[in-house]
Amino acid sequence: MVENELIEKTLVLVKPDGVQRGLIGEVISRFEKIGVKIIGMKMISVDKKFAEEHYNDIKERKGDKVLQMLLEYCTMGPVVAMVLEGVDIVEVVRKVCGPTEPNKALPGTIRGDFAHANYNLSDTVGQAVRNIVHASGTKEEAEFEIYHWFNENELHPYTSVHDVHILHKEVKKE
Ligand code: IDP
Ligand code: MG
Repeated sequence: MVENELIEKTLVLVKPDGVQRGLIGEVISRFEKIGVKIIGMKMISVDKKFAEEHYNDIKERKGDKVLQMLLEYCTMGPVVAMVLEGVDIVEVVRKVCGPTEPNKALPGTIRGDFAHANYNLSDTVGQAVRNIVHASGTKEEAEFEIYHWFNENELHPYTSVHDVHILHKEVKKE
């Protein structure tokens, strides 16, 4: 039986470029393939106020110009938000997504497979770097972000085959 403390949750967004490029299924399938459990999912259009609350530390970390570009990016169309559950999931999901700047992301990662641009282009065109997905950066960020995007009643615990095959939970005998 796996102790509950080993299981974490994280927030993933398919950003507007990912939605508009038809990559929702591609993103979801990468997480399904590694045995991560999706416990919440919805399509949602947000305004700049909501997006700024989500990215509450970007101004401090990257400056006001990046914040403003990012708010434009996140509000240019709907996003697909999901909550994923698994072992060390925050770190694992970041690995699957790849680093922020697509030209640094290796093939095999979502950002490496579906984007290639860099901050330099971003500065030149005045647009936040398009990198398809958002994923919480730390456990603390995840705790805040999950409840910024979802109500408790939108999260759905259930037993998946991964509970048995990956998390070694006991199979109940009839
Ligand atoms: P993350 O998405 O990998 O966690 P953050 O540093 O949290 O990266 O930045 C949030 C988002 O802001 C990035 O995913 C990217 O879209 C955009 N961004 C971050 N830094 C820059 C930059 O220097 N130029 C353009 N866009 C940026
Ligand atoms: Mg971040």
